[in-house]
Amino acid sequence: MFGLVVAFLALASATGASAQSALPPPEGEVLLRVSGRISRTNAEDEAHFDRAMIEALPRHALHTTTSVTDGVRSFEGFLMRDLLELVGANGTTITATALNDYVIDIPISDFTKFDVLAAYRMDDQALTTQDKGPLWIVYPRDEHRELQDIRYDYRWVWQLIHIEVR
Ligand SMILES: Nc1nc2c(c(=O)[nH]1)N[C@H]1C(S)=C(S)[C@@H](COP(=O)(O)O)O[C@H]1N2
Ligand SMILES: [Mo]
Repeated sequence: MFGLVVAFLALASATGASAQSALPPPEGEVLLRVSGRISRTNAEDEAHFDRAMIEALPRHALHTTTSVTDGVRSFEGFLMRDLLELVGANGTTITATALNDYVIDIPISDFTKFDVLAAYRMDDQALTTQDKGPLWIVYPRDEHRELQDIRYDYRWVWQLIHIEVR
């Protein structure tokens, strides 16, 4: 019985379901800050992520064309909904901000309806800040006709560095 409870708790924390516990603090350079309506934090009232923490999130891959590159590209990263679950997000919208001060609001429902990625690798190469990195929001646009639309193109934020949950 005790063993079962321990196994369940271990599983819950591995999937980010134990929303009460604190996030470990980042040890390396902070690549992504999440602020706003979140219940799990590690830097004042924000959640900060270094590369190791980002790469420890469940990995997801997708293949898609984009509006800014030629042909089908392979992307690897984490699902936006997994990040929001991990930080205990409680809102309806995120405001995403990029290194170049690009800012856009994205409805959180996009991330439950679609497997939207925050990608850190494209074609097996790490994305750098010279090349849309460290994180690029990537929609599975080839799989869903409705995503092949300028309204969604705006939401493909590259050089993503900050998410505010509203
Ligand atoms: N960081 C960042 N991401 C961005 C943008 C930007 O200027 N900066 N432009 C957005 C817009 S308006 C579109 S249509 C798509 C494609 O941008 P592009 O057509 O300017 O290459 O990326 C989106 N992501
Ligand atoms: Mo655009």
